Amino acid sequence: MGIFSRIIMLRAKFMAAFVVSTLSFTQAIAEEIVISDGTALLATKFAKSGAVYFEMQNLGGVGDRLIGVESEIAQKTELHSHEIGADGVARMERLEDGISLPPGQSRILEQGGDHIMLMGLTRAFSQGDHLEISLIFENAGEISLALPVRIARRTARSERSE
Ligand SMILES: [Cu+2]
Repeated sequence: MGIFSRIIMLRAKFMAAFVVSTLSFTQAIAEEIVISDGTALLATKFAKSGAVYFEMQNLGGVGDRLIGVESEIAQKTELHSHEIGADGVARMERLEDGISLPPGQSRILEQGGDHIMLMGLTRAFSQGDHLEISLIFENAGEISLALPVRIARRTARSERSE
């Protein structure tokens, strides 16, 4: 075996070990972040954007931060706040620094408050479908969820067919 292929093999072994240890590290820590009451709200079945709400709890002793969201069914995702301006008009603003989750605390993402915005949805959804997203935490890493979809405005026809 030439020296070149030996180096390649060593590199492959090193990468495998790295992947395994990263996974177990992530899982151990992710157990301390608990996500509950998750839902994805769409205005209609064919809405091009939607909002995701849930409660997140940090049962661990180390602070964490939700820094991003990944989803294969949206072209873009953002973390948003919802503020009423001095002019009385509601505005959504991008939370550039994510949403912090101190140890022992919980945060609720809800309508009229912080939420995840899904933009450019690539398919239609029906009430009760599941929408898959992955939350990316600074320490806990990736937490994947399948959230039940709620359609805000349903027609009489779509009610009957569901
Ligand atoms: Cu928004």
